[in-house]
Amino acid sequence: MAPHGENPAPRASNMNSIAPGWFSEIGPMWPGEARSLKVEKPLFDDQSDFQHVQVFKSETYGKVLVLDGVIQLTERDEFSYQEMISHLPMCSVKDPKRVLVIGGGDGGVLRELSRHSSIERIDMCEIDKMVVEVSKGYFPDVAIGFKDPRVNLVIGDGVKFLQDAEAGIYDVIIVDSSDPVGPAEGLFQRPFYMNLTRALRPGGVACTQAESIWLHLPIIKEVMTICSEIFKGSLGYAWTSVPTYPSGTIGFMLLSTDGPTKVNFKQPVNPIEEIVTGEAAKTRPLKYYNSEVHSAAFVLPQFVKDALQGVIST
Ligand code: SPD
Repeated sequence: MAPHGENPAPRASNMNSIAPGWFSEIGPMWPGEARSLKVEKPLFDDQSDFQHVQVFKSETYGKVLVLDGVIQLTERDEFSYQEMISHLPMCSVKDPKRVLVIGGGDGGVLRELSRHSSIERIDMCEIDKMVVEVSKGYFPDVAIGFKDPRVNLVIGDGVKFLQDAEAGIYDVIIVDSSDPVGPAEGLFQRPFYMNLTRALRPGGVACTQAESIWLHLPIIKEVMTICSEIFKGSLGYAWTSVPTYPSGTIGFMLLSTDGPTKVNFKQPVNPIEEIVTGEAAKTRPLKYYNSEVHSAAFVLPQFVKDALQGVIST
């Protein structure tokens, strides 16, 4: 892992592009706007086999992880996304034992899964080893999830991993991906969703990163329409607030296969308050997620309800 300065070729066109000393998130998925953070210190800058990986210390959000110019997490607000993408599906299933995480190489989802003692094994497939190493080096409070002995980490292509996965073995699958430009593109396409439903047990639940209601409604609708044809159980959309993501919000698609009982995503059947108790609740409390937030996350503004009418089942 090369610290900033050891790589002679400057690739960071997102630094200083709008104002000197500022990082600006300029990208094709949010044309005409760019979130900027004041840079206190560049810490890491390298090109992996898949993407441009950067870490910098910002003035107001702590350390920031950037992939291909797009903010993946900041120390200050990462908990909202990581808690929601993990506990929304985990609390929608009784006694989840076998979990798969696709992507999520920073380890934050693993950190959240480690709160669930019902889990026997967590498989994780992350395409980019550099993301795992950088997270362990610069974000120890996020990468702490890798210390869970139930984790089986595979460095590889998530699309291929799921294609080869045994049918019906997972209770929960979490797809913690970057945006559908670059290495994560295949994680937003029909063949991937077909394998997702195949790998889940009857009544199993998947949760995927599903972009912003303010910026990406057509993409959300397209993907959810595909999924409504593939998943025979329930289909829901939830969202949360993350100040450093484009538009300050990000959503999650919740999917279930047909099972003995219909999954009602809005009503957690495995409430977190019964799971994180005693010392664990005191020493490492949740910062965002609770059962009320869970149910509230599925309440959609009228323009979103109108756009997704007919594809959302719960
Ligand atoms: N637009 C950025 C979306 C990033 C989603 N993935 C974040 C990874 C955090 N574990």
